[in-house]
Amino acid sequence: MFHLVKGIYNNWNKREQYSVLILGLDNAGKTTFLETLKKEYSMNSKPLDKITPTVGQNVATIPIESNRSILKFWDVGGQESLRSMWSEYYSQCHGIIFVVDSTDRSRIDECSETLKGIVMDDEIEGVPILMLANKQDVPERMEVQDIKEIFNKIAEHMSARDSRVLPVCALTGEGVKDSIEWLILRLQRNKEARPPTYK
Ligand SMILES: Nc1nc2c(ncn2[C@@H]2O[C@H](COP(=O)(O)OP(=O)(O)OP(=O)(O)O)[C@@H](O)[C@H]2O)c(=O)[nH]1
Ligand SMILES: [Mg+2]
Repeated sequence: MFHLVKGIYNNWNKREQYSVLILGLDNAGKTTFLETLKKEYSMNSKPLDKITPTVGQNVATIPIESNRSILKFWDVGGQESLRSMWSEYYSQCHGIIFVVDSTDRSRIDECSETLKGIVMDDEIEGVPILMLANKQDVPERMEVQDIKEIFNKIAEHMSARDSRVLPVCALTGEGVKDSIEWLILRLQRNKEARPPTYK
């Protein structure tokens, strides 16, 4: 009887874990976003002024109590020479966050070409994609509506899946938690196609 109850309890206590890949050009604010996210979910985080360009990966496992689930984030370097490694993560990921530097008009074409390269990859077919228009605190930023228009054109070519462009400021945390709430609902909605692991 004890073992039965313990088994039921253990099963009930297991949580869905989803892997989320954070991509985007170098300097977009991916690592800043991840560190702010850790802070927003009451985890130890690195001071934002100590973040240096990522060579390799940063990993963070964050329990999301409101959904009784766990998100495992993979933040990988965005420098051009490192982008060829991104595809190694595709088969394992349940969702993608693509961070855009809204202040960098000179690289918006490079940014959209890079996103196109990701969404065209068969290995991430059906995976929800959240685009974050970051650095909304900078007055000279591009308007979210303009960024939406650019990325919605790419989204039109994607097979049926969830995608969204949301404004955030990774430095102050504005919009960060809301963006994760959007994503986690889509990950759960997509779980028949990409089942989570259980922890
Ligand atoms: N003003 C402003 N600056 C930001 C924001 N988010 C990030 N930054 C700055 O952008 C720069 C790059 O941030 P990172 O988080 O290192 O960028 P990354 O995308 O991880 O870059 P790589 O690791 O090279 O791919 C840093 O100087 C950050 O302080 C933001 O919301 N507002
Ligand atoms: Mg980084």
